[in-house]
Order: sequence, then structure tokens, then C-alpha cells
Amino acid sequence: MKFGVNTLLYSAKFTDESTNIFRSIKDTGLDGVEIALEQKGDIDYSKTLYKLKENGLECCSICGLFGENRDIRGPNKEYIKNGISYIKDCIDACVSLECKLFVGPLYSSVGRANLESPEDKKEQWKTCVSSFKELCKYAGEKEVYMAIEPLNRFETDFINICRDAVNIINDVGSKMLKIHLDTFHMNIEEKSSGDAIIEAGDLLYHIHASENDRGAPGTGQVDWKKVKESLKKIGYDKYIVIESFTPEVRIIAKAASIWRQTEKDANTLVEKGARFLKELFG
Ligand code: LER
Ligand code: MN
Repeated sequence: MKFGVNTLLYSAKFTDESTNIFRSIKDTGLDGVEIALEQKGDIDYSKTLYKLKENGLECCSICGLFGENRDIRGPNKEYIKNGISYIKDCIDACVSLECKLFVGPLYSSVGRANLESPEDKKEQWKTCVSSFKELCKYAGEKEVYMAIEPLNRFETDFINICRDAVNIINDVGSKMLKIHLDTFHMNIEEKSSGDAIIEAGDLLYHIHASENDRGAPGTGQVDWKKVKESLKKIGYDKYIVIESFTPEVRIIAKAASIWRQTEKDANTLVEKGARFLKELFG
């Protein structure tokens, strides 16, 4: 098992200057950084890779940011095109950063949570499967996996539970598509986070560790004991990435509905979370 942190804890937009957080990330004993890439060209990949290596870290994953106009489930054709081209850019970024995994709610834009008719939903599912087929071909050529993250009901109406992710992966039928589970979302949507992890099994390629209040892992109501037992049962040996937010990063605070401080600052949060997770998983 390896541990990392998502850069959204420190800034909304990751830039070349953001690499100055690597030293303190390394000091908390973490192994990797999940870079939230807003768009191609935001960073010099070779400089970032150099800075990661200089600090004894790796890019464990790139996480996608899906605003309203990036949406591969349609029906808006322009949004589908934007979504596909952005995901391909992120896959290219993974290659440049020597990283094998692109993660997040790739299937739709975050915050799109509507009451769709069954017919429209069926059509969107078909469109999404077809977009994923094209993307999986590209991902296969680049040898980068994509792991899709179910989100809670307030952030999407499309893929809320692990079963939904398994279903779309089966329909796409590619080995490049995997599952990414987030303890915050599971805590809201699953009957049991432990059972969801078992259901994902070998398809589970990524975990976001986040409390029920989006604070430091280990300080809230998430059933970490069950999470740990299930991860052990399936032999999970990949990354657990702390994804938390503070009101300091204003744009993300608004997007993730973070209205109050759970810790003094981002560094305290990541230190607490890292200590807890490392102790838990021994
Ligand atoms: C959003 O709630 C989330 O969990 C992120 O990982 C998705 O971008
Ligand atoms: Mn997440």
C-alpha cells in the first residue's frame, strides 16, 4: 500500500509554482502526489517530474476536473468532444509524468444532478459507453489506465455506487477501465463501504480517503475498520490518496461545499490524515 495526497488541498489550479509543496508532502511521509490538471499547458511536465523525483515522490495519479462543458455522456455534442479531448490530454500528461493512472468522475460533469427520464438516461448511458470505447483504445495505446469514481447524489445522477461503475465497465468491455472509490462518497451512497470494496475486487485501482465532513481521514464517522478489512480481503496494494479540502482554496471550497474549517490549515490536515492512515494500515 502506498499513500498520497491530492493537490486540490493546496490550490485550485496546479502550476509550476505548485511544485513548492512537494517538500512538505514528502515530510509528512507520503509516497505520491495526485495532480489535479485543469488543462493541457498548465504545467511543464518535465519540470514537474524533475521536482517530484528531486523530493523522492512520484505522480501516483492525475485527477480530472470536469466542469459543465466537459461531458462524455452527452447529449451536447460539443461537451462530448471537449470531454474526450480533455481526457486524452490527461492521458498524455500521465505518460509525460511517468504515471499509469487517470482518475475521477470521467463519465460526466460534476454537479450535473438532474431528474432524467429513463429514455434519456438510457441514451446517455449508450453515448457514455461509446465515448469510453474510443478513450479505452487511446488509453491502451498509451498504457495508461482510467479509473472511474462514483460520486454522491448531489454531484451526479449517473454513477453513484460501485455497482454502477461495474456495470458501465462491463458494457465498455475494456481492460483499460477500472474503479476508483472515495470513502466520502461511499459513506453517503453505499449500504456498506466494505461490501462495495469487495464488489470492486480486482477492478479497484484507486482510493480517495476523505472523512464524512471532507476533513482529515480518521477524525469523523467513516468506518475505517471495515474499509481496512475489505481492502485486505481483496489484496489491495495500490494508492490511498488523501482528498480533503479547506476553505482556504476558495474556488474548490465553493465547488465542494466546504463552508468551515475542520483543521487549522492544509498542512495540519494532511499530517493528521497521513499519520492515521499509516497507523491504520501499518
Ligand atoms: C468530488 O467530490 C471528488 O470526490 C473528486 O475526487 C472528483 O473530482
Ligand atoms: Mn474523490
